[in-house]
Amino acid sequence: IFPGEEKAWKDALKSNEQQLTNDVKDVNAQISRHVEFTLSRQPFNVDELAMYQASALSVRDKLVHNWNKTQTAHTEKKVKRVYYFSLEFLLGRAYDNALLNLDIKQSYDESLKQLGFSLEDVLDVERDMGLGNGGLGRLAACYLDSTSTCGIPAWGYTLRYSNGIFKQVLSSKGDQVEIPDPWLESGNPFEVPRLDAAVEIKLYGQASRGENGKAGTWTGGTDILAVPYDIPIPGFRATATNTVRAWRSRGKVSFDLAAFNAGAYDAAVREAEEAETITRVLYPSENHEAGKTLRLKQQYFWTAASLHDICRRFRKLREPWSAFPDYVAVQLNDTHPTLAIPELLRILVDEEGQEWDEAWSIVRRTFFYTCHTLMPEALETWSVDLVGWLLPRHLQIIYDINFHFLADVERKFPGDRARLARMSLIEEGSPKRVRMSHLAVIGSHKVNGVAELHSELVQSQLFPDFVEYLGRDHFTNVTNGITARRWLYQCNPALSTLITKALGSEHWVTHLDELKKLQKFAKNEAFKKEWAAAKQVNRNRLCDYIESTTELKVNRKALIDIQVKRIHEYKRQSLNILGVIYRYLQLKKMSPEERKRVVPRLSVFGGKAAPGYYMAKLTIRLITAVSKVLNADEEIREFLNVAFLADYSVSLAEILIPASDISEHISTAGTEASGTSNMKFLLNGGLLLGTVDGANVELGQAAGEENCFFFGVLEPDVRELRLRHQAGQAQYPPQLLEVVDALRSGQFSAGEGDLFEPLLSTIFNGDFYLLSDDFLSYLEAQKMVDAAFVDTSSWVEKCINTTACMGRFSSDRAVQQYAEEIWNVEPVDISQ
Ligand code: C3B
Repeated sequence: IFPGEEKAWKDALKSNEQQLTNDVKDVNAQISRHVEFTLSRQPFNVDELAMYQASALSVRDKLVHNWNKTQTAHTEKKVKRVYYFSLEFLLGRAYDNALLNLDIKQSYDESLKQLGFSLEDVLDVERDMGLGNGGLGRLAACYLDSTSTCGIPAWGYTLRYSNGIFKQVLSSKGDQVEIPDPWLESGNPFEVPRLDAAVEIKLYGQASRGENGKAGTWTGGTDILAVPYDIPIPGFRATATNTVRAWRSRGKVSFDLAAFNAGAYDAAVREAEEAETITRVLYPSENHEAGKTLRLKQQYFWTAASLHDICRRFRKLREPWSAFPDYVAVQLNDTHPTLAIPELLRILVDEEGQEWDEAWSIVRRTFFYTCHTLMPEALETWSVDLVGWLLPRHLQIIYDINFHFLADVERKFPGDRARLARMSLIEEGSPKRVRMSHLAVIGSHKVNGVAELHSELVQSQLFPDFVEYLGRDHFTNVTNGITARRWLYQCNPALSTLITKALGSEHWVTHLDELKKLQKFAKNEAFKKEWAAAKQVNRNRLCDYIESTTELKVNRKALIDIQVKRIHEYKRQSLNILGVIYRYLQLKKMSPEERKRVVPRLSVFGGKAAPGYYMAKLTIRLITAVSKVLNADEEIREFLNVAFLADYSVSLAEILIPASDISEHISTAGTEASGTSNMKFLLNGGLLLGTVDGANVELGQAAGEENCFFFGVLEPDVRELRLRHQAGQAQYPPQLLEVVDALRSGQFSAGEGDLFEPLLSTIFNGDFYLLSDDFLSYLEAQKMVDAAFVDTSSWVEKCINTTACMGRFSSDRAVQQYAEEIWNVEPVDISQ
């Protein structure tokens, strides 16, 4: 396998390996080599950015070394791999994570000191890889981390957006303003461009069907280049290093010389520009489909490039196509990559000469689909005309799949026309639309929801016909999980040091069930003291952050109540802020003496609103308006203050999550598929204030209901309550009306009484998210929180017992469950 002299290669590689040691002196040399040769700089000319780049590149070298070992082992052992197709990977920062996983943080800390820098400051130079909106994208990042740590051969496939999720700033009035995030401006030391592995992707053109299910054709159209950029994902203290491969779009002919010579400069660059536009920006909406042509182009470009890659890897094995599912499992993260289904069918039938039935069987053994929502506005459909224009051959294939599928449904349920219409891949109407979720369900081997309650509702509400047709076994549950590496070990050194000391080793970081052993310390006064001290360290860090980034003055003893997530009506940030206003109005009525007996509170909010989502943006305005009034009220602000922290991101979450006493997960029952920040907060010893929704249910079962604060209507009652609102029979509690009156008086909008009217009117017109029904029980739950917080000793006990029960919510458990029950992929030992 070596070109030239084997010994020459081996000696050279050995010497490279020897240069990767982690003694401080060697690290100094590794960094300075990158300063001198990669950056082409001299020591006097090294600023923090340059030091970040040089030192990060030296870390990348170590990752690449492990990476090559991993890929070689996978190839030699001909393993089955899982390919995680996700339009979003919200990786956050990579540097600190790599230092910790490789166990080299101390060497780097010391080395940077010797070279004249502080590691902490250098780490802070890194920009977040913000290639995602929220839960779905962060879940993908946690899962890749766990595949590496657990040794499961995996690739993440995504797009390399040159603009990630927008940066959020607040206007002087307190409105969200969106600023682009050109995160690649100063390069990304953690990616490796693979220009040699670029592939061509076709759009538009003409298609023809083959006869009797034989090969069809697709010709003409435009070809675009997909260039892969690879990001190594290290396992924790493991050699295994998996890959996130992110595609960038490029024009095939970057410059049309003929057009240029003819003086048509614009035309010459237009085609290249158009091609590059595909990966220029991430769509900034979560749980809502924009339905834009560019989005469909993104989806096809990405899935086609990824499958091209996977098929190329498979062909090298020289196995028959029927063996494809023995080597390849593709997990579809939501419906976004569903076009992979007709694309693989096209490759098999049109390019590889497989018979239709055989090809369809291969497809159905290859794909698996995770559903992440229940909301109709998040279930994708694409107009038939658009699909036909952009992907003419795929539309034919989708129609052919539908033809066979409906014929089979008809055989099982003869004469049931309504059923055929409900189940069809094509929604009738004008325009006709392709239902991507139906295609994903029938083109996959298994469909899973992301929490127990959600998976039940996926079966009973979203796909009941498909459960009858395909059988219950086609559907399953894998409750989401989070990586304890980032979400405790890295973001909360104070608490993880304490846990390691108590448990005697760091074994818990990869075996999270071990946290159970913390229970025996829950009544140990000395341990509780240390636990509370760790929390105070984190609260102080957050308070410092708030005071340095806002005008607020905060009370460091206050109970910290946090709600951070995308701003969405169903997540009900509005319920939270109306509750804050109610608390404020009560405090105003109290005497100074009475106030002193109240538990002081700091309510923290963070989250982005989709730029076109009016109601979400108005909610941000309301929160910032309340914050201003409270902060200006000198007699109240030490008892109650509100902070809206701009630009919520993975890195900001790492500061917020360890600091909470309470976090709020208060979606209307049956609307939040799972939630994952709920798991992160509880893992860090914060308590849950939540509705009986998503993964809250299982968190409550694990932590014990006595350690959580639940409230609100239950899912089975939601329908009835909505009907009652529609019939005008709803009751509005006086406490809610008191808040509404205050808002209408202009008390929180400088006299502009109708500023928040659109928000209030949703409550009085149908109240789809049942704020009025849950308001009183929400206030009650908050009262219980206050009462419990006063008893510090029993509060800390609750926190310890909660953290102790979080083992089940590890993403290691989740990916192992996927590997065993869904993908049929085995872990591989890469210890050499
Ligand atoms: C989210 C859901 O809203 C969360 O409840 C869930 O925890 C995560 O996915 C992960 O499963 N989600 C999202 O972020 N974007 C979507 N388009 C759909 C769901």
